[in-house]
Amino acid sequence: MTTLKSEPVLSQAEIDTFWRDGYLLVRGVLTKQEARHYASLILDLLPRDLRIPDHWEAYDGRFKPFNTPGNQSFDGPQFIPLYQNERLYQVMAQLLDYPRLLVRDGSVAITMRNDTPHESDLSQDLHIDPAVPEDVDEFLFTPEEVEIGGCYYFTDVAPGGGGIHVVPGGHRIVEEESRAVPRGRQLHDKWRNIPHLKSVEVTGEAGDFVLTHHLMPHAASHNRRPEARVAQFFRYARDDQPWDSGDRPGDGPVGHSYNDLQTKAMTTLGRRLLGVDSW
Ligand SMILES: O=C(O)CCC(=O)C(=O)O
Ligand SMILES: [Fe+2]
Repeated sequence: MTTLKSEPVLSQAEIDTFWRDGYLLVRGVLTKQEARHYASLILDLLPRDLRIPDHWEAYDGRFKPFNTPGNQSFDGPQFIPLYQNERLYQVMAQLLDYPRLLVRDGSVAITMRNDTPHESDLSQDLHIDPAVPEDVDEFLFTPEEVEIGGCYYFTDVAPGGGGIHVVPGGHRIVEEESRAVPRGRQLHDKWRNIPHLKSVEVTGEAGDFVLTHHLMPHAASHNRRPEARVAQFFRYARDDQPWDSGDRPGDGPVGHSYNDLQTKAMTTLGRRLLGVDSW
């Protein structure tokens, strides 16, 4: 049986940096070999004849495979180890200072080289994907509301290689702007388009995880390099998260139940993170 030990993975300086900047690159969460394994699993989703299924998204060289129509979560048994990765769990528990977490999302993205000239490096509007539903008018700004998400890089992401863009300190700007007016959740087209902030690309290596605060403005970028960027997204929330987050892109269906193959792949920690067992 797995013991749910809580070993500190991040230093106090890294914790402070995360809360100041709203993002942090955690190096080597996976080994190079593990990263290669997951990159292959995801690249193998691309059909050999490159006939991109109708229900996938494909913009600007960025492919978003869907597991089934309307469901972006790749949570088959081969992906379960990522949801329950102990190092990443410990990072999240340390940052949120709370051990009873739930994990969601599991959507993937493949960003291939795209030479089309664009004014912006971004292939998406800067946006947030917060825990707070779009029809809610006010963020709570309580510790219970905060989610931390981000993505694994399964490939090396050099400058211009399609790395995720973030706005250093942007989560604090979102909070300040939202607190300054009534209905702050509704600003900037529900924070789906935040054109006035300046972003930077997060580079990294295969096996790294880019952590992002749920109020961090972010966007996908064009890949100008030969190698594809392969990434998978996860979000961790406290088990007393006040919002039902079953309605956001990347979330599995509400009341999702796992089959035997999936539950067999789960550790004690995984069963709790995935909501099979309560904490
Ligand atoms: O692929 C990326 O770098 C970011 C994607 C993203 O933020 C999204 O699809 O919501
Ligand atoms: Fe996003």
